[in-house]
Amino acid sequence: MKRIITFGTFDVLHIGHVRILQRAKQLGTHLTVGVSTDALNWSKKQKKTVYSQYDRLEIVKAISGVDQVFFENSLEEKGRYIVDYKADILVMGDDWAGRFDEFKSLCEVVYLPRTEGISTTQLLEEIRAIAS
Ligand code: C2G
Repeated sequence: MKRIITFGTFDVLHIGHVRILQRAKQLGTHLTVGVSTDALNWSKKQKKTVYSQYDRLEIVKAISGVDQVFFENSLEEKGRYIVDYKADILVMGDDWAGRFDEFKSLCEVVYLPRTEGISTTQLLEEIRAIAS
């Protein structure tokens, strides 16, 4: 059993989110995903999410390959989450490259290339343009 953990907001789910979750799962046999609470997302991005934390949790859990989800309440508790969920590998997109190297004492840390050309922010702009 090789346990993978990753974190994210996963608002307005798109192919970039799905791909990183699927690629993370390919590195092991069990994937746990910490989904940022609305409060955490506000504190890290000063933005409201379109989908509530409850919807975002349920949507991520519905993705094949995701085995377990939980609410990520703070970036500072990442070390405790890694220990509590017995993660062997922390996987994040490379927009976070280097930011979580401090956890290399707890588990392997892998940064995977982001999917180019898509982000929730960009999607919302496209939706606004279509809807206007
Ligand atoms: N991602 C990606 N490709 C994209 C967009 C996002 O690979 N085009 C990845 C990000 O690198 C991240 C994951 O998808 O690993 C989730 O992205 P977000 O929902 O934007 O989450 P983020 O704000 O990065 O939150 O504790 C860390 C934070 O919770 C991460």
